[in-house]
Amino acid sequence: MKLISSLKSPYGRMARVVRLEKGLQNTAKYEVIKTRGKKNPYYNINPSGRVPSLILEDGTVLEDSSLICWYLDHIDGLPTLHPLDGRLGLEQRRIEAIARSMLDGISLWLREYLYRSPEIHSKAIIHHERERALRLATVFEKEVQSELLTGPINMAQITLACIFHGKLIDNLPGFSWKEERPHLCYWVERIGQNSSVNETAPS
Ligand SMILES: N[C@@H](CCC(=O)N[C@@H](CS)C(=O)NCC(=O)O)C(=O)O
Repeated sequence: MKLISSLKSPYGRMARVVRLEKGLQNTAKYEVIKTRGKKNPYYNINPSGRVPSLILEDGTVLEDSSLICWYLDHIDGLPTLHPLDGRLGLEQRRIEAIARSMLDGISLWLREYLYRSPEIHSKAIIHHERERALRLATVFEKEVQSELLTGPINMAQITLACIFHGKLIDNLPGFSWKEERPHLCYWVERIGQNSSVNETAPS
């Protein structure tokens, strides 16, 4: 099996964290590629061009971090990172969905700087995504105190870690999430002590 991602993709990082958490380093080799561009050879593997993707032994290609994380966690028949059914499962899915919503917004915001020159930046998109991200950072200031986010590592924690831990959001103008959010700051520091999170942090 082969897990493909770019070096800095937060979605790819989620799959990489799960790979390490599940001890799949030898079963699922990790390959770094560059995305985008004309005639990128990666399009022959995954026509959507998105990372992460996971190539299975029979050649099947899985794309999308949620599907890949689900697959990697269930390979041994003993999933530890995904929620159980019932109320507690709903709670984990709820938190994970908010974190994913935040990550999707931040990705859009980052793309304004990564792929569009300053003269065509959309002030409306930047403003909208900054406000969304700040509102959700405030939500997480409260949520990180919950048992679900302080107990054994799970997909909700991994999703949140791939937003806040590392340098992904460091240079987003006006995203002062550390201000007045001491619980979130502490949580990020603590989750970073986990080797799977630490080792996958973008340099
Ligand atoms: N919903 C997808 C999003 C993946 C995604 O947007 N990946 C970005 C990198 S962060 C990508 O592949 N971009 C390349 C492109 O858009 O061509 C997932 O969860 O895996």
